[in-house]
Amino acid sequence: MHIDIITLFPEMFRGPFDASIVARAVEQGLVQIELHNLRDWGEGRHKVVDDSPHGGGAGMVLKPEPLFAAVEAVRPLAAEPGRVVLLTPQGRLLTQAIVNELAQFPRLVLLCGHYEGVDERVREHLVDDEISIGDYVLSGGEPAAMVLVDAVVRRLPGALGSEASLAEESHAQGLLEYPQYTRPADYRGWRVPDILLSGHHEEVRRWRRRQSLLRTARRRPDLLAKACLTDEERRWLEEELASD
Ligand code: 9D3
Repeated sequence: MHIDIITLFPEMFRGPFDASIVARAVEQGLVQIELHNLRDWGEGRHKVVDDSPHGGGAGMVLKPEPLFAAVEAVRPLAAEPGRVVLLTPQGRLLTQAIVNELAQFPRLVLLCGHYEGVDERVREHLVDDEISIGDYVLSGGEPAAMVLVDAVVRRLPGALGSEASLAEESHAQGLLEYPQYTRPADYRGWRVPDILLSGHHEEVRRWRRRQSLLRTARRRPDLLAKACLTDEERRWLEEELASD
C-alpha cells in the first residue's frame, strides 16, 4: 500500500511513524508512506495556504488552490490515483469496518485539515471520503491521520508479528477483552483468579468468554447489541446483570 499525507506539519509524523508497527511495516515494504508539506504549494512569496471566509466570520479557511495543486502533483508519483481522504470533524466516524474498507485500497491520499475548515469546493470536487476519529476537538487533522494510518497498516497482511493475534481479534469480534493477569499470582494480597491457575483450559476459555460478555454488557451495551451470543450465554448474562 502507498499512503501520501498532505499536511502543514509533516514533522509531527516523524516520531510516531519511526517507531511501532507502522515503522516495521515500512521496513518490510508492506507500506510506503510519503509526507508532503502543503506549504510547498502555497501562493506567492509567503506561500499562503489560507484566507478569511467569504461572508465574514472568525478564523481562516484553507484555500482550494494549494490543496488541488498538492493532490494533482502527488497523484502521478504512484501508479494508482488513490482514494483522497479528508480528515475533518464533519467526516464519517472511524470504525473498524471503515478501517477494513480503507485497507483494501492500494493507495490513500490523506489531507489534514487545519484552521476553521477547508473550502467547500475541496470536499465537493477533490475529496472521495471524509473521516473523523471522534466527537472531541483536535487542533488539526494530523493526530487523526496518525490514528487512521496505524489502524489501516496493522490490517495489511504480514504487518502483525503473529497472525494469531488477528485470528483472536476476529474471534472475539465486537466484545471487550477479558481481564488479563501475569505473574506474580499474589501481588500485595491481590490474587489472580484461581481458575486461571488451574490449568483447566476449557474452564479458562469459558471464564474469559463470560468476563468479556459481562464487561461488554456493563461498559458498552451498544457493542453487545451487535454481538453474537448463544441462548445459554444470554440467559447467564441476564442473571448476572440482575444482581448488579
Ligand atoms: C468551530 C467549530 N469547530 C468544529 C468542532 C471547528 C474546528 C475545530 C477543530 C475545525 C477543525 C478542527 C481541527 N480538527 C480536525 O481537523 C479533525 C478532527 C477533530 O477535531 N476531531 C476528531 N476527528 C478529527 S479529524 C480532523
